[in-house]
Amino acid sequence: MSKKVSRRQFAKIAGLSAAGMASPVQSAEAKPQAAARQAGGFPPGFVWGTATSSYQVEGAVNEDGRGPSIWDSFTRIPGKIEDGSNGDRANEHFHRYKGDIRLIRELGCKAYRFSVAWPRVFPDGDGKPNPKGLDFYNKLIDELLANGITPWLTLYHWDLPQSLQDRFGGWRSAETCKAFGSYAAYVAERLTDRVKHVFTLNESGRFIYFGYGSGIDAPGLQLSQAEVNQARHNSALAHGLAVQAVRAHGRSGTKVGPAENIDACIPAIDTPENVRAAAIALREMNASYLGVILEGRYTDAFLKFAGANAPKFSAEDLKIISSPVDFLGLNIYAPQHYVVASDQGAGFALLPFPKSFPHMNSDWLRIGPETIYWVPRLAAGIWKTGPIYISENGTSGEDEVGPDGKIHDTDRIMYLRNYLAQLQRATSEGVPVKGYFLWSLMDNFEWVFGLNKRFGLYHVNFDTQVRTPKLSASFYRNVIATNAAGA
Ligand code: PNW
Repeated sequence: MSKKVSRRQFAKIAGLSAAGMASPVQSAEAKPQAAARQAGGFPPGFVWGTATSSYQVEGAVNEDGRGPSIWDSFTRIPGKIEDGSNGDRANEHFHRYKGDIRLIRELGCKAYRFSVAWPRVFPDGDGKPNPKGLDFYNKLIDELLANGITPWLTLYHWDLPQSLQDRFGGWRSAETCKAFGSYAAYVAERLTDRVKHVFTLNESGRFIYFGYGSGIDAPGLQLSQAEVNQARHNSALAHGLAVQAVRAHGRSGTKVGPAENIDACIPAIDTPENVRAAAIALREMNASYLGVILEGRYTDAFLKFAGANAPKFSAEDLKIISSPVDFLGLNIYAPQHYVVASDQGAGFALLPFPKSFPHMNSDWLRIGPETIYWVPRLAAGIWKTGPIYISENGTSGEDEVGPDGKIHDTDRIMYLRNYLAQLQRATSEGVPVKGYFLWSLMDNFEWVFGLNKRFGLYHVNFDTQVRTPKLSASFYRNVIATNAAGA
């Protein structure tokens, strides 16, 4: 017999099941590893979760009285979505939520971040609520709790009721902010008996500029800088009104905060001068949303830079916008700016990226694990924030189901391992990061990229709706079980 061992045989001998769980190699080492990691792991009680959003997973866009959203309309415009797909079916999560909750449980996740579709609750955005609108979320929340999973609710993840766009111009108008406040009050009143954490709006930084400036996302407008700044201001106002609505109408003790893709600034080299410069840059680059929310004013530099394009606002607006929040949610995927100290201007310079800077399977998803260390650390320092939660982090991958039916997404594991190690560095230094939500539970409708970009821990076959755990699901399960990033 040949002494040569094929790779597959070797894998068998070594007990390396593709899922990487039942391996004798692993179980033999499990104990000392776990013990070693405990010492240098995440703090006890660290919240481990996954995240999705309504339009990206629910489907069922015409069921139970849901009204149309701007994404229903936008995905109908030829050429807007890379593969011509839309969210009509997506993951059919509206019908398959029980199975999907089992998937969350199998990861060992104790928290799940989902969003409520505003047009399910108020089909026109304002006016009469749809009596069946909250049924789905009531069932979802009850099922999560029955499985020992804490629901974390996002009020707005981009599916604006189309009627608000048609009648008021969407986020161009303060009418939309008022409608959002009423919707937030309605949801808070009915769901905060069971939901204790509410995110207001997801990523003003993305949906305002891409929706109203570049026109890449819904509603696809290309407005002037002044109008974009006004829409951004309105989104901050909507956030503030929602915070107030949750306080006034939610059960006492309900925690509320934003979930923002903070413009990520990082010292290029760790020197005291660069760290100071990166902090200034982080504050200034986020002045138009997180800054005004956390400081109650726009910075002088922002107003000077915006000049005649600065948003119009009242002192009352600023008071509402800066209603105290309980936590800061940060979506952190990639470094946006490497910063060095400068004796020009505000004291910082943003470096250009070399063409060869590495990225993951989405061009924008540059690989910079230290982002998730520096940004929470600097943000906590600048704004004296309370708890910080990483409300999203994860990566797309060109995941393929192998002939053995498995998905060996070692690239995603590489990305996650490095980011989580840096997050652990932050918590071990006392940066107040209290939890982490991995984007995403499963592959889903990735906006303008359609179904082409896969971010899930579970692979989804969109023809059959079969979900298959990727190797990264085993990786994440191990992170959660050991409460440590692993080496
Ligand atoms: C976030 N960028 O979007 C969203 O909150 C999710 O809905 C989305 O699926 C996820 O990240 C993955 O893309 C972003 O270009 C989209 O920097 C693009 C960027 C950032 C966030």
